[in-house]
Amino acid sequence: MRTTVGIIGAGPAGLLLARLLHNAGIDSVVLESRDRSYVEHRQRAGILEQGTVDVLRAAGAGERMDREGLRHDGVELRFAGHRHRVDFPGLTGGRSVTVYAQTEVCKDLIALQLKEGGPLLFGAEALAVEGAESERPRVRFRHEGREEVLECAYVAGCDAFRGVTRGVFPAALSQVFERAYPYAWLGVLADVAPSHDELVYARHDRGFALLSMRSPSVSRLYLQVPAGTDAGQWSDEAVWDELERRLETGDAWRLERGPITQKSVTPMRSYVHEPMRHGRVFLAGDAAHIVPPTGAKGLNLAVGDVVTLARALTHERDTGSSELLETYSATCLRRVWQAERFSYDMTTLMHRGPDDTPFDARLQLARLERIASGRAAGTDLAEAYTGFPLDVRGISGRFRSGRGPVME
Ligand code: RFL
Ligand code: PHB
Repeated sequence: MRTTVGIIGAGPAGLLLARLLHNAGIDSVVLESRDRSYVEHRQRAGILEQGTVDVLRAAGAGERMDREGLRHDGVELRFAGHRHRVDFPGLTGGRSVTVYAQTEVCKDLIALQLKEGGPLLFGAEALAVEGAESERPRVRFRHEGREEVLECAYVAGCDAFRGVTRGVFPAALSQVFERAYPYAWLGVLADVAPSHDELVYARHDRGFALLSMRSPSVSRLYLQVPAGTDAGQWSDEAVWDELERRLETGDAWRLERGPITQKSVTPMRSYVHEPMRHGRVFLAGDAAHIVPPTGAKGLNLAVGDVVTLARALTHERDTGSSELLETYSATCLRRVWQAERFSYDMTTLMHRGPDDTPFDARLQLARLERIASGRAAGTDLAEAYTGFPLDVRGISGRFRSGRGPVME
């Protein structure tokens, strides 16, 4: 099998890259090890930055998002019995975020790819990437019991943290920056209307809690738990009791309970692999970087990467210049490190570490007070949460050559 761009992984990074390349008239093949239903139902992100919304719309993948997505103009921070709303448009000059689940983004992109795009093979597991520095890198993969080879001009590793693409980077080239956290998130999905119309991030002496949503009738909620917790240890009643304690307010606000339909534990980690390119092989999304979910940045970073990559590949095709491919890693990493910084700040602001002292707790409250009372700290949070603007020029039709995504 042969193609121009071999894409490994059909998460948001791989699927959107395939769509952007299709719009630019560049052919690709997507290999995904899992089946379609698994990819479409894996519960993950819920928040799309303004730039991500703009990209999906411009790529022709925003129709259902525009109908069903919920625009949010702020989030609430809860601490020490206080409720503080961060007003996004007011602090950022008009930006906001959209609640539209990653499951739905993937469903929309898969439907478009199967209808209009190049091959998307489910149950196709990449085994190895070879020849990164040659003219024709190859992906060896297994599909329907047979081992096959995909010959490419370029390979995009969109196969997340446990994928195989990073393996092609020589040890002498790779640099890894990481941090593990001593806590995890227990996430539940519940058939009950959200108890607040915006997301609530709560810092509590018992640990962090987050109230989010999937639709006007489905809530998504998270509790900080110790790393290594088994979701089965938590009964539904214990989850609701603990959420109620941590989300408590000094007023009449009440948490509505309902049937819990799903429960899982997510570990928390920060991770960056540098560089994101080796020869003709490129990493994008969680294959190159992980953030703890407190800043809601993972999916949005994946979108930034593939916009940069699609533009660079198009520029090469149109002008013969590999300049943007050569700067791909540096361009992406600037944005990545801003998201790493913000996600780390939000995580350490809201969670209680097992070794935290009363001094640490007081510092957290002082940082929260500053966000609540001073415009500078609130603006910093609002700008980072709504995301730095992405340059969407050229995405709707054929990409014209241009610069990568811009950061202010
Ligand atoms: P994905 O989505 O993991 O997709 C990678 C795909 O690659 C496939 N794969 C392979 N295929 C073929 N051969 C192989 N050898 C392969 N190895 C792997 C996998 O099956 C999979 O389908 O990575 P991608 O595309 O980079 O997308 C990244 C996002 O999924 C991730 O960053 C976000 O979900 C993170 N995240 C959030 N991001 C946000 O922007 N906003 C949020 O609100 C948000 N909330 C979250 C989150 C992640 C969470 N968890 C579960 C980690 C909340 C949670 C709880
Ligand atoms: C979610 O809705 O799943 C969600 C929202 C905000 C986050 C993380 C996850 O920071």
